[in-house]
Amino acid sequence: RDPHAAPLFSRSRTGLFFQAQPQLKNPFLEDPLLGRYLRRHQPHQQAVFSDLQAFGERISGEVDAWGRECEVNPPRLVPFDPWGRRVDHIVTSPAWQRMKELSASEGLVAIGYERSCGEWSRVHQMSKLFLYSPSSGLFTCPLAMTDGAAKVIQSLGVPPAVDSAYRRLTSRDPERFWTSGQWMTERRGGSDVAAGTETLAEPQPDGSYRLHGFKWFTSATDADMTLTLGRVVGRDGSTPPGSRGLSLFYAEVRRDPQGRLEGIEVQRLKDKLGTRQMPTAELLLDGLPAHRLAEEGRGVASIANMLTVTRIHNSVAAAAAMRRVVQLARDYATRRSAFGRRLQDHPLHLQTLARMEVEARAAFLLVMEVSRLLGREETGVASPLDRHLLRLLTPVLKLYSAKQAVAVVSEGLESFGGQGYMEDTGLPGLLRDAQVLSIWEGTTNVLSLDVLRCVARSSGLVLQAYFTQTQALLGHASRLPPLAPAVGALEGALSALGVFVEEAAARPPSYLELAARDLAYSLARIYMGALLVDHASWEGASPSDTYAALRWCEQDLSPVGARERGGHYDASTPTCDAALVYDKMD
Ligand code: UCC
Ligand code: FAD
Repeated sequence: RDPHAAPLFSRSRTGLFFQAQPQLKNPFLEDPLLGRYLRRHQPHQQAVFSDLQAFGERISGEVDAWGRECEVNPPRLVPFDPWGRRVDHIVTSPAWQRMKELSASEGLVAIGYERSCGEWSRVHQMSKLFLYSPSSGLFTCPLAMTDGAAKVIQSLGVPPAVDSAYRRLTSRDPERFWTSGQWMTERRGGSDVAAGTETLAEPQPDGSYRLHGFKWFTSATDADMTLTLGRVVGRDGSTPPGSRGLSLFYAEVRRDPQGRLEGIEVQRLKDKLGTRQMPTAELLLDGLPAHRLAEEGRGVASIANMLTVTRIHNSVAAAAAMRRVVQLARDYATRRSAFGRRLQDHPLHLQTLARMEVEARAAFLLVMEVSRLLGREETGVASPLDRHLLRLLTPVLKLYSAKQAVAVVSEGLESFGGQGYMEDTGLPGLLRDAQVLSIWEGTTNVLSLDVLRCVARSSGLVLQAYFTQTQALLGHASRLPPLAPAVGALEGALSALGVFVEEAAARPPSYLELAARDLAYSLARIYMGALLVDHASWEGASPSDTYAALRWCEQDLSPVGARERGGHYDASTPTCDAALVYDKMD
């Protein structure tokens, strides 16, 4: 250094080195597994590829920045106008509004209903949402509920009262497009909807209803309409109790041209860990005009179609968060150096990224599998096996992918070192937003119990379908030597699972209830493994597909078998657990 040169550090100079920022490139072109999956399965390849490539370009070029703007310019509530009148105006950012227009024009809901790719339309739609989700500023949340509402309305035969709403929900015209809310949770409980719902529906002379109640969580409350649950008040003023007392209602949230609320008071906006880009409100329903959509007392069963769709969207968001953090982390590893080498040249760092990649691939393949099954069901080509699999795999996928997303995104943040913890990089938001995925739309335990529900209600047929399909997926791969260790591990786990299921059938319900989470995890890990192996056995697969399958199958694929041997589900377990959790000072 020239001793007369300006000092390297001074008041005006902070040094010459600055860290390179990870670059978001076209997320479609950056995802070879998505490309290979579509090449293998999607018959309308050309149209879908060009749509995804163009959309990917928009995402990295402009949409990602809007998503960031939604985060830094979050919604706010203006309860009163300057003259003191109650207005409850939820102000959202211009970027959030742009997301709505984009969603319409890109057909992010419409694709699922136009069905121009036939039974593969859902795969097309979910692939698109998969690219969009981490850049969407959480707009995928209202889209999930919008899709779910359209699905419910369609499954009820599109009643005339909601024909126009249905066309808006599925429209590509930004001027006409509507979003929907899903108001199920009240203060007494969000999992136990039957015990939690206090909302009363008062019949009106014209056959409509007025709703009175308090909705404790309502997300994307700037929606145009909503589906919700309530109890119809009888002539004598009584209301039917329990789940069978719940009915499904449709309500328009903003009925006048100025978008003002009628019969709704916004109590406050929630102060949330993540999902801050979108408003989540507490609402007092004070005579909200509504239409009953389905038979009285069939509320939960009727809204179940919405749950299926939103749970699939949730899983798309989970898989997409993993994919995005891996894309950014691997890019960063090419730019950042430590100990004289780029991060990508440190084998231990690369191993960390590779483990994240395996999780992301497994989740992606199960998301696509469930989307495929949904598409088959909706186009009338699903076999009974497909329908059973769709019912079983939807909660399995949702609960498992949400947990994976939190773990992978957390690991991903660490791969940026301290920068991963800095709010203004946009990275921490990925983790904060992932954390909700296991809570809303059914927590991990509640969905594990949903797995038991569907096994019981189908008299075990859903499990039979599961075993049949898993074995079929392994069939071709079992002849390929490089995949032998993975196939062997999966066959072993499947047989342990089979033994568990057989023996559990003879045990009291409390046994299965304690095993529910481990059972769901076993179902997820084995099926994801089978999908990885099946994908790797395709002639167009890459060596990395085989490697991913082998790595995945090294873990404990069937926790239910190992825990059972330890007696974790015995009648004495809850007492021991209670003593452990509520241990006291001597
Ligand atoms: O959280 C929410 C929105 C957040 C924003 C959305 C973002 C989405 C992704 C965004 C990505 C960025 S909305 C709130 C969501 N709430 C839940 O998910 C509730 C969780 N709790 C459950 O799922 C419970 O298991 C309940 C509420 C379903 C339990 O209700 P019941 O009434 O006690 O259950 P029953 O009696 O067993 O079931 C009643 C009927 C039965 O049908 P029938 O009468 O014909 O036998 C069940 O088979 O409902 C049927 N059923 C189902 N059918 C229940 N669950 C299902 C299901 N999953 N699929 C099909
Ligand atoms: P609880 O039901 O009280 O659960 C507490 C804990 O108990 C959980 O860990 C759960 O797993 C466990 N648990 C409960 N029952 C059992 C059981 N039988 N066995 C074992 N464990 C059990 N709801 C809407 O309706 N619309 C929305 O738009 C909406 N948006 C949301 C947005 C955000 C950001 C969040 C965080 C929530 C939102 N929710 C919404 C609410 C959400 O769906 C509920 O919070 C969720 O379903 C859980 O219900 P809860 O909060 O009452 O928890």
